Amino acid sequence: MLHERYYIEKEKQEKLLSKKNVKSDFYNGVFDRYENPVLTREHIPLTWRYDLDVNTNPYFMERLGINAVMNSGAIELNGKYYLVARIEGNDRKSFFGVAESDNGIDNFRFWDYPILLEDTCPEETNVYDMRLTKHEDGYIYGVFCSESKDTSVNDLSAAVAAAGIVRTKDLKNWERLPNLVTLNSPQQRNVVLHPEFVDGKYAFYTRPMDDFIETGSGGGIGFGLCEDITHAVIDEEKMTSLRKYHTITEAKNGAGATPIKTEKGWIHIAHGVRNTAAGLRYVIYAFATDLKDPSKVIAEPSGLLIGPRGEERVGDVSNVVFTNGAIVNEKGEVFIYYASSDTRMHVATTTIDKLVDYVFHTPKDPGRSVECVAQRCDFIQKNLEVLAREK
Ligand code: BGC
Ligand code: BMA
Repeated sequence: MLHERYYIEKEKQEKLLSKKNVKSDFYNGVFDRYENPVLTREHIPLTWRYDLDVNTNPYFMERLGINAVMNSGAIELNGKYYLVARIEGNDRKSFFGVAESDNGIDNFRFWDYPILLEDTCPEETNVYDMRLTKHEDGYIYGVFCSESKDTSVNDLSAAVAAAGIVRTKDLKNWERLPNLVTLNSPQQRNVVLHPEFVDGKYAFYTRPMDDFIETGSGGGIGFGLCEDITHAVIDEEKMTSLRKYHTITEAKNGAGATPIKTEKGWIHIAHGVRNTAAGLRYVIYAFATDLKDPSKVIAEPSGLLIGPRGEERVGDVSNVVFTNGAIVNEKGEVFIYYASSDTRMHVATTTIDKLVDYVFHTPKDPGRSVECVAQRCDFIQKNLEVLAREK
């Protein structure tokens, strides 16, 4: 016999999981937002949280609680939409779990078990933010942040971030490869594997940084090649999208979703960070790189693509939107999965055509208020002429 509360919680959860998601009334012509998040901690199976045995859990208590579900890698396989979510326990340790949906906007359900990674790094304390890449070599790669305690300094909070690498063909059996080594950057976070070989080599977007939080001399999103993915070493990183003073990327930026190939270039959906009196503010931005040289930026629309709005602003780490996964289906529809405030997952939908139009036809950031006003005045003048012609 199960505790009576089990049936109540199960029914509540089933109602949430089977709830239809609809577009919200948000409009900007670029993408659509939805009424409900696609994953929250309430989506986590009860079997992961409650001991269902009445003898050992007479009060039906949550024994192993879940704090948040966020930053998810995304992939389409055999017509289904999969998120490899970052799940954070009440114990602050993150891990990965696969959630599956038929349409990519609702009814995401976690598989029975989370992903148990091979324990290859004894010093690794935490893992998070996996990017999934369907590589032309036939494997699906997952690149994530592997965080360890920094024992070289006398500071309890000091940590080291590196890029962990796993690969799979079915999201069920995962082979762990050695962590990425970048000879010129002591730490790495937000590393993404490019889906195609470049000059016959594996290509990674990196985020060189001198320290765990501060990028220091790291000028932006890096790019490096390596011969052997089973012992990935990058000796040289060149820069792609740069951090810039008084923009959304001033403090840091990092690759997000695996780049999307279009006729006009690779489209990147990344994050930019600036510092504020209330802490770091994370937003999502987009840019394009050259089809032949994916490290070369060819289009840089001004400002942010997605910024936190309404309830998205509030959570464990407020004022944050973060993406590390997007799916393009065969109809050319794009599903951008983003987390808000390190707490829950959302989806924003658009199309390849709209994304290309956005990236290539949004004006560039002129860099200074006075020039931004001049840019806007030209824009208004043109519009007033359009309106006058319509009269
Ligand atoms: C947290 C991440 C965060 C990083 C840098 C890690 O310990 O788990 O969510 O991005 O620190 O602040
Ligand atoms: C980072 C990321 C994310 C997180 C963000 C805000 O550096 O890697 O894990 O969403 O900070 O806390």
